[in-house]
Amino acid sequence: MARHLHVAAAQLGPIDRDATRAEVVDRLVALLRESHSQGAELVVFPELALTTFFPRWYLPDQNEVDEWFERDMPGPDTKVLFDEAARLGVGFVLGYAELTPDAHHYNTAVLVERDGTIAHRYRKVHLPGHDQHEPWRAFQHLEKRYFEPGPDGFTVCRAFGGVVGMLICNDRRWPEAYRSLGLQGVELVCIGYNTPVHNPPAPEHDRLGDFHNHLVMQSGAYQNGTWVVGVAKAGDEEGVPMIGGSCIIAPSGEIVALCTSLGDEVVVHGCDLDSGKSYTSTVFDFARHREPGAYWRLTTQKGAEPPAG
Ligand code: CDT
Repeated sequence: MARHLHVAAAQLGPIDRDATRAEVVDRLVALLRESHSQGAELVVFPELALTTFFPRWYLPDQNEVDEWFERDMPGPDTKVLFDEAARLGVGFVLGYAELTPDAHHYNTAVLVERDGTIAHRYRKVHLPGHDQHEPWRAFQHLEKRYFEPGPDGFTVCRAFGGVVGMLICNDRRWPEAYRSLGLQGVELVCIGYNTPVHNPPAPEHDRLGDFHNHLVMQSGAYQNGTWVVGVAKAGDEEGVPMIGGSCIIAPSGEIVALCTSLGDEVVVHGCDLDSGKSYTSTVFDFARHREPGAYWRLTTQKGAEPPAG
């Protein structure tokens, strides 16, 4: 029997610094209802979807930093979203800043089943940016200061009739992340992102932001024979323009649904979870064609080591 899953990419426009969690959750609920009305069974929201992208500010007071984090999921403000999703029978992926009971700080996403239970949790592995205040930048990118790398690596779970994995923003630029999921038979990768148009250390890349966004996700999809759903928080957030381009990508690598605005917007596509087999049983039949013995550098070495010149 065909396994079709209707998935929504639920893009968010900018979130103001002083927006309350309740105000943001209202927007998420509106996107959830819109997705459901278009037939979605699983709704993917962006990275850090409950707040503005706070790593753009240097906050010397850790108490102030901690105000951006959730101690419970669902918590008092997010329970409404979980309840409404369960009422509609729709699942979702939600990115947020997680503060654990033992005081760890993670950039996290949860996969929530149709009944409102958390099926899977992923903690971002690749933290971009820097850990010290760098006043020369037009804005900060302090993920390395505010978060710890996720300790669990890249994991999948069985949910929504398939094998589902999650990545968060910068992870999508790393082929190792998709391959780790591909080696667990992933069929759908859900990715949220916040990507400024301007990259202070390399402004020459700014004109290529949208191209690189799609390039990495389309490659990840094709090379692992999996669906990829990439969802932005987009638009001018607190004076920092962020790329949009939220999309749904087939295992062929083709974009089959694409947001066209930089605001709150939903696109839905019916994904045939069996369609990846055409790739994973032929050109990317890993068991037949991979040569792990030749890949030893991938786990023994971190930086590039060119030969002596
Ligand atoms: N949120 C996140 O990971 N953003 C990065 C920005 C570029 S690196 C400073 C990204 O890879 O899109």
